[in-house]
Amino acid sequence: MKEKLKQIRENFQKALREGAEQLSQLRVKYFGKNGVFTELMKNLKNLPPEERPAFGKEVNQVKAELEGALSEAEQAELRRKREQELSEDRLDVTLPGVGRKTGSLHPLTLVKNQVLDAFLGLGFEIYDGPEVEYDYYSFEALNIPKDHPARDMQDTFYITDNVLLRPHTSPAQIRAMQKKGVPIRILCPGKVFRADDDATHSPMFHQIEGLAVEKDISLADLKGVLEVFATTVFDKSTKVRFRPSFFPFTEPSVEVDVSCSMCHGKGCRLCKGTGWIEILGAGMVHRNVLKNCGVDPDAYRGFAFGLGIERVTMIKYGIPDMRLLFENDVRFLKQFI
Ligand code: FA5
Repeated sequence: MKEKLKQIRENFQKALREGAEQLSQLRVKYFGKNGVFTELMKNLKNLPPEERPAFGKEVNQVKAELEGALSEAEQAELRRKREQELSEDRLDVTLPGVGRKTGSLHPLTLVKNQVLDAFLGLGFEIYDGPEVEYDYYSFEALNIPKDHPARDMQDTFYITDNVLLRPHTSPAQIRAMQKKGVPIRILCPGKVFRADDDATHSPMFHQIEGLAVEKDISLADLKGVLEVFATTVFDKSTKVRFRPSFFPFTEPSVEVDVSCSMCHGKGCRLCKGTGWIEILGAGMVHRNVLKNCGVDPDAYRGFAFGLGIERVTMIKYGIPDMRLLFENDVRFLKQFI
């Protein structure tokens, strides 16, 4: 038995020295459940009883010694592997980095937020209306009867005779007055649709409608409110002027111009030499519209206005073609970050 233990030690040390077997295999072979040392201990019973304790002790000593040597070899192997990995896997800090692309708000969203901010500061609140709308709210309640030629101004897409895609945000005026009553100050932003398509007209575009109905309100208040809007969205020196116009739902009606932000009124290509740019339609809410909403036109008066966000954006940034706003070409959009 002693001879056998000696042999085991020598074989193990030789295998470790020469690296003939993998360390993990050596561990299983010598120290595993059915390994060399387990076998040896099982054979202890073949020794005379008086020799067993001393030999058992010796076996354990040799086992501890060899296991220690194996652990050391395993640690050394681990260190060697890690060093090899580190030397092969060098980080080249001189390589150019991969830039992260950041998103940004679309120019139409930027301008919409600026316009809303200008009016929210004046006590207006936001009111949402549906994009798929009834003929009644889009036209009839706005004093535009069926077959009236004024319907051509806002020709849209019909789903049935009575249901259509709203051609302007004005139907929200009616819904808001009928639901909330007066006095009222609201802004209705949203998508609208028209049978239009060219460089300055799109079949889908965005409007913001404003409405204020109070006991003492006049065209002069409308002008003051629109001046706040114009000087917030364009530059501080922007002037506002009214020209007589016609909308069936306002009386009197006006087209609103702002002084040209490019030439400051001198006349240039943007304002076609006039010094002024048409920006929106507005007026005092027609008596019939107030009546249709259950409001007494002798007790209350109101003003309303409606602007196209695409048009304001084009003027503000000098964009020549509305379609650029919908093509989503990143080279165009990143100019507004
Ligand atoms: C109206 O839509 C009225 N509802 C505005 C209004 C409200 C007047 C309240 C009085 C009182 P108009 O059709 O002019 O008005 O359209 C308003 C703005 O929408 C225009 O100034 C223009 O900037 C924009 N717009 C009109 N059609 C298009 C289109 N096809 N594409 C892009 N913008 C358009």
